[in-house]
Amino acid sequence: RMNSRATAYAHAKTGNYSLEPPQLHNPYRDDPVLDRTLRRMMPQSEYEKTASDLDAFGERIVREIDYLGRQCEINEPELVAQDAWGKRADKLKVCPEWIQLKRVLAEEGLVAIGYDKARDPVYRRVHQTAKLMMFCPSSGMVSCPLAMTDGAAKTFQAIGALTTHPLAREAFERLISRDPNVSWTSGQWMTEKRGGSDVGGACDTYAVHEEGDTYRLNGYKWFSSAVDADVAVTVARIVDKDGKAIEGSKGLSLFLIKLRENNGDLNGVQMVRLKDKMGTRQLPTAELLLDGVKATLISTPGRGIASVSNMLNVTRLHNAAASIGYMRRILSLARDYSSRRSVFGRLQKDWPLHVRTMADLEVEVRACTLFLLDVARLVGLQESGKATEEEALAVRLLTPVIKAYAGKVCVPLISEGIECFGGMGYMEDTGIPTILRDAQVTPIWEGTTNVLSLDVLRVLGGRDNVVGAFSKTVAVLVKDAIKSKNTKVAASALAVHEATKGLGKVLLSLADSSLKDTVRIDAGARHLLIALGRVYCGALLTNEANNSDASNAEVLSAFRYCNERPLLGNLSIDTFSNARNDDDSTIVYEGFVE
Ligand code: UCC
Ligand code: FAD
Repeated sequence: RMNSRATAYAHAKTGNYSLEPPQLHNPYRDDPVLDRTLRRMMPQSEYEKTASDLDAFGERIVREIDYLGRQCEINEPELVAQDAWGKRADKLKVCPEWIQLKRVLAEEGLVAIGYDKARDPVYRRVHQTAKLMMFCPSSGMVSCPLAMTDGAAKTFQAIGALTTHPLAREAFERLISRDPNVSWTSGQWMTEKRGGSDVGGACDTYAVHEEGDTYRLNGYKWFSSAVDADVAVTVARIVDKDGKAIEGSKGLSLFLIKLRENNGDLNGVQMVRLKDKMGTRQLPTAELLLDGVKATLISTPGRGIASVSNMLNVTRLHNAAASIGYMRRILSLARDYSSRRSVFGRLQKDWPLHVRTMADLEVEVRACTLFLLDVARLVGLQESGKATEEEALAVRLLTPVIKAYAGKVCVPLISEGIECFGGMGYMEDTGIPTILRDAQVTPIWEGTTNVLSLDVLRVLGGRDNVVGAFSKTVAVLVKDAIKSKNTKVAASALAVHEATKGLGKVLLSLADSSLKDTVRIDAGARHLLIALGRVYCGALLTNEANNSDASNAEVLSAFRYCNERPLLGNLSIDTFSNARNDDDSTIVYEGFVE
């Protein structure tokens, strides 16, 4: 006779034990910093509006949206480029859940909130950004068209296209609409085969004038995401009557394209193939042939890059919200799992080594969340027309910093988060690996880390005293904390203060003309960007920790972030030295044969 333990396997193939999966909690209530930060940041009435919307949205994510997003991962888009008989079909198939999520995008006002005339511009952007962060990991990558839609709307507004171009006006109203039957989404086609970083060097799309502001575009776009959009914004070179065009970025102008004619036919766009991507597989990203596409010139000729930068700055904020949303999601699931998963006879949460692992991640995610909400506040301030000169400079500087910083920290952090689930974190049918694969795109698209580091140099090298503005903003954030009786808070403020001074010194040395032949500033641009990000995060954490109602976790997080690793990393004038650059080459290319 078999004993009772053995009988458990006698009639069932899998035994009588099954693992408990992690539970998705309401991402608003479950986030340890989100609600508190919004409450401190906003006037009461704005806070109440925001909190009740985010709470309800969090419920909807758990109840409905997360499932829809998962279906988009399972049922990938497909392209039928040609029919069996060789005729162009250009038929994109997306799953019904993708379409449903685009309706959710409109209904939930994920773009509209940012343009709500009834709201204070400062807080509507904060509200919207918090919502983006919650949405992204459940959005089935609808977050991508969402970002581009917001970016296009902002661009039309910023370059004054609403009054001069009826199509831009119509598109704007639809892009920001809450009515899913009216709303449109936008694409953003900048990257060509020659490259996506150096848009001016790579663009091989030409615009032939037809009449008024209408042109015909011919070219090949190499990465075009969310190709089921209604409109797209793109760059092209205007060809003069002799067939010549200006090279480089000065020859680029910005165009608006309506993808389909009123009868549903594509407007000269051929979908050549869908990209076979490592992640974001829910998202249809296509190579497109533009064959006489009818397009509206919406920028001043030659101002294509400067004009589209409005779009990039918006999508970069969305990108940061995505990086942080993914980090928060993996941690939220890991935290839940730690109270369910038993290892060596104890729950994970009772093993200090496991909790230590999660604490390190938690401190970073808190830092990033504060950074994101603060940049959103600054963007809102700028849109309200109430930003001081310093605040306007801070937005321009901190937008590439937050995009690059959050993108850079999120991939290893999510990888560690996946390890919290052991082998289960590696199993596709848990839905967990998707988070890592999708997050890996955030440091790449919308400007790679290095390209954004160079953008930071562009800002620092401009006429304005950006360094002064940054230092002053940081000083204001920590000025009270430095006098705190709480030694941890005071030590954090001091670390931020010292790091800001150190940063100033390095930048001053770089400006010293006698050193100009011994350094290359671009070589150390990434170190500089990360240092700026860390100092700013340290200042925000410290400022929060100095609130009279600050929790112990807030104080500890600020202390650890500011004091356990140097805020400036190993940044020094040596970071930029030619001698080090030569050494880099010696190390990297040892043994390399071309
Ligand atoms: O990757 C893409 C993905 C789409 C999906 C989006 C989803 C996001 C969130 C999803 C969440 C899940 S779309 C493609 C993205 N492509 C890029 O990001 C391009 C990366 N490359 C750069 O950013 C480069 O820095 C360039 C292309 C901007 C460099 O161009 P130039 O021509 O060499 O730059 P210049 O000559 O320095 O700048 C031209 C003008 C200058 O103004 P003026 O002429 O007045 O002096 C610059 O100051 O543009 C201005 N400018 C800017 N202004 C350049 N960048 C900016 C900026 N960021 N903000 C304001
Ligand atoms: P490269 O420019 O070749 O960069 C390669 C490496 O070189 C990077 O590490 C970069 O940091 C480094 N590098 C480049 N220049 C310098 C420098 N001067 N100094 C130091 N290092 C440097 N584009 C669109 O326009 N629309 C879209 O909808 C779109 N969707 C996308 C979707 C996905 C999933 C992906 C992966 C990309 C998409 N892109 C899109 C393209 C994307 O924007 C580009 O891939 C990105 O901007 C990088 O350009 P690249 O691929 O040419 O890389």
